[in-house]
Amino acid sequence: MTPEDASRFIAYVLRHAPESIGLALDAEGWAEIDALVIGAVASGRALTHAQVVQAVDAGAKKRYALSADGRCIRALQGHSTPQVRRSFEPAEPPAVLFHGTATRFLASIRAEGLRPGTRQHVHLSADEATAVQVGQRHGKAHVLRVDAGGMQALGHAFHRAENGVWLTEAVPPRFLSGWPSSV
Ligand code: HQG
Repeated sequence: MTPEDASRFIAYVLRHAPESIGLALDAEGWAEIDALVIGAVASGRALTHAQVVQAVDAGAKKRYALSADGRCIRALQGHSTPQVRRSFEPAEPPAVLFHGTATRFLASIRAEGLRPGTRQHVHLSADEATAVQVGQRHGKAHVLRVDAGGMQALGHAFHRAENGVWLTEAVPPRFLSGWPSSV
């Protein structure tokens, strides 16, 4: 596998489908690297221990962390698998956070607010450039502003994953702004 394929495969397994290779994660998302490699190879993927360790350092996204003893790996955020319920500390967000999405989702988001979908949290960023990149994954990107300060004042909890991604359960429509005139 190329390093990018390996990282994608690891993301899929550690966030969404550990059972697809017979892997068990603990509630904080940790898997033994040896078990991950054995499961991957048994399911026909040529993944090596070195590629897993490489994936932790590769790329700007910092999707994963290694345990202190180097034996385990976890995804830092983005889980949908019910095996994982990471316990994030509450954190004080900046007054404004950003969410990048695709223009075709805007009407629905305006009506319902931001929902986590299959993931456990809505993902937000402190900078607009990151939000543009996240939105482009889905189509023509549009960046919404989230009144994180206002939400927090009303009791909505925020968390900051170790890689800088901001998380919250959902964002009601009244805390969103930056709509194009067409929506
Ligand atoms: C949209 C990547 C209709 C939401 C990124 C998004 C991120 C709604 C899509 C991380 C909606 C879900 C997460 C509503 C939300 N109606 N659409 N009410 N509420 N949506 O991929 O935030 O590369 O689950 O706007 O960098 O795009 O995986 O979430 O467009 O940090 O490491 O529903 O994934 O990181 O899409 O991305 P996703 P996301 P990785």
